[in-house]
Amino acid sequence: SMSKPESAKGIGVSKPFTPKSNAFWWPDQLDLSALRDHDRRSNPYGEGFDYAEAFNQLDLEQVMTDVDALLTDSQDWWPADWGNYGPFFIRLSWHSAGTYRTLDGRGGGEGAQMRFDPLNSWPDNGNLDKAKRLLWPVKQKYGRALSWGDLMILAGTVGMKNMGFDIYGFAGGRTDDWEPDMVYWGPEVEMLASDREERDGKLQRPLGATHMGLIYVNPEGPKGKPDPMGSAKNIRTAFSRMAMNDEETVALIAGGHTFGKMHGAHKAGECLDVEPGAAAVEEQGLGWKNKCGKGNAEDTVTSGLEGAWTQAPTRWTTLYLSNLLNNEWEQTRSPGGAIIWVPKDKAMHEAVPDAHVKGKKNPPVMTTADLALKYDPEYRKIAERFLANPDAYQQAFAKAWFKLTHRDMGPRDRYLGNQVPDEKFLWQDPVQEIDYDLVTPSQVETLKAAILDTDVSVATLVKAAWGAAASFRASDMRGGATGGRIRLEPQVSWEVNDPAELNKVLAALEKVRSNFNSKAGDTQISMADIVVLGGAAAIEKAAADAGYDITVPFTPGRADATAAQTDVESFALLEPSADAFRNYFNQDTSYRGPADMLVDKADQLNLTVPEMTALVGGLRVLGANTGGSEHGVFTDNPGQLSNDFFVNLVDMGVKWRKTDDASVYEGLNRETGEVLYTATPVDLIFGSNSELRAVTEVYAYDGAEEQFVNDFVDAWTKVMLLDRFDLR
Ligand code: HEB
Repeated sequence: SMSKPESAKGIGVSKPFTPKSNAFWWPDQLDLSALRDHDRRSNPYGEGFDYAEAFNQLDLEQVMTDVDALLTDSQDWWPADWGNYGPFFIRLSWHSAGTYRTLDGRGGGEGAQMRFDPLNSWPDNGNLDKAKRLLWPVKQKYGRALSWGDLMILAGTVGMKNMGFDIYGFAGGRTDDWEPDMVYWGPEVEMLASDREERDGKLQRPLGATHMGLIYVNPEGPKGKPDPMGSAKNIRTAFSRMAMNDEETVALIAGGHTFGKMHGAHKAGECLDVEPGAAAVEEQGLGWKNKCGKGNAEDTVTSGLEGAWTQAPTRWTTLYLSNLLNNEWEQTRSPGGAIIWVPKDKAMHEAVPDAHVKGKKNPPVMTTADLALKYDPEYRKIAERFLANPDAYQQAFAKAWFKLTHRDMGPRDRYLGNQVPDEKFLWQDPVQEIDYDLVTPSQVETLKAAILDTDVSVATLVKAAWGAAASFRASDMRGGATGGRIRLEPQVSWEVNDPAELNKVLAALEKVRSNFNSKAGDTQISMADIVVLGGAAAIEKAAADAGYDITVPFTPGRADATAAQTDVESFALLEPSADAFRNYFNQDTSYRGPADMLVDKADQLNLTVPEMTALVGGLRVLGANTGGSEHGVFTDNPGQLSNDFFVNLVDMGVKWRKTDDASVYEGLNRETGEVLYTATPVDLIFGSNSELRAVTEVYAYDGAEEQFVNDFVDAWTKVMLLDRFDLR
């Protein structure tokens, strides 16, 4: 639904007089806004704020005690079901974490994006606006020392503990955003539009949910049809996009729905006003105002489905599984009109005490999605095993919950607080402990000389270092040079990395390294470090050859990982389908065009527009293209760090035209017609897009050479350090 014009007027917004963006006039223009969002000036904490320092001063146990007390302190404006907000907060935590998707690492609890639209107003997040308001006293007490991101995950976790569940642990460290993240949530222009499901369990990459506005799947079944097997298919697809296997999926759904209830006392259309994003100013950010009955408690309308799954919805039990497996279920409808299932056995219909009405008894219920765990043979086997072995069930749910709520936080170096479990998990992309001394600055100089003394080229050294470090993605902080995984499967075989050439560089670097390590006593250098150092040495040489004597900063301390510490399947997800910095584009696996993928990659590397520009121009003249392609190498002196890319791109003596290959352009001498250069769309975008051209011009100015070299090195160094959470 759209905001009402009257309320918009009331707050002084007059739509006809707002400026129109270029995206309105020219929707096909490249959108650079992803590289300009989350500006530090939008953060009210200011530049100097260090969340880790603030969080570490918290008494986390006291925070958990405060959350625990709040769970059973029912508020009249939103009374707790059975006097306990635990289940409600579990749903808040799950919906906060559950938007995470492995394919691009976006979504998840980091950033506390549920404070902002669209997530704040997604239909699936109905009434969670109240959960956040219930938590405000704790948030207010601890202020900037406890991020909303951490609090929203902690709330459900403490809720589980309160209801008798043995939790696996909790790590703080999620830093809050101050504006919505621009995430591609799907092609639909309407909430809950269902056409994604028609693809029969196949989901468009990189999406994780079957509907716009839902965390995962339609509870009533695919396209609203009560088909448990179809639901199982969709659940399997969607949960695997969250990195969950069958066992974790069963543990999460069964464990989660052990607690709490669904809310559909009335028909949503007859009772509910608009979502928070469209609500009138006097609602103060709350939405879904319910005009039916009390508007809360036994009259609550959220999903429209109604009922609890178990007889003891505020205790950890195995009742969900025994109910599911030991009953025959028949289809019925909630008062809200949604499909739910109740036991055939009428004796069960008085088994569940009502959440609010004293003396009232209800049947336990299941959704079509819940029945998927019974009808799908694989899910069923796991459900039966869990029911027969409650300890295994409890362990599996505890670990899956920890994974669900921490999967998007990146490496363990980012975990804060005294509740972090000791156990290390493969999904955390672990690396070895550093039990040696790090190289000194003078040893670094010796090593650089030894590297340049081998027969590997500037270009291949640069490519290896870039390939390692630029595997990082800011969305879930996976990848990067740490671990030295560029030398391991699957990364070492990625097409973008030119495997044959990469193996030669790695062998040369390994030789320098073992030679050094064998003589250096307690001091050692890792493969992860020497790959990055090789890039630094190569860039210093390329700059020197162009007449600039510079030092590329190098900070040792990257540990190596072993193959056993590397989940090949999970790392395969990091393989770039496009890397415009190496002029690489895979048509089959890229889900957007080359220029959009350039911005996407730059966004994942936390780059600004000028940093992206400097890196592309520099990497081209260094010869870092995948496959050694000549596209975009606008220079007579490849291997030298010059600003030639920019100078030649804006040269009016060069005329560009398409070729028969739609992905390649030719640059001709305007007078003679001689072909001077070839280029891809991501080369030419720096001359065609007006905002990129403005930056290109800066690097093409007379006398801009030195600024370019410095800016390139700064941006390069930033990329090399993206995953160094150990330094922060
Ligand atoms: Fe859930 C609730 C669906 C998963 C946890 N859910 C719920 C509901 C629904 C659902 C519909 C109701 C809401 C209202 O209020 O109305 N889910 C679902 C689905 C899925 C799920 C479809 C996929 C299959 N969950 C889940 C998980 C978890 C959960 C995974 C965790 C772990 N939920 C939950 C809870 C609840 C819910 C706790 C309750 C809340 C309250 O009580 O408030």
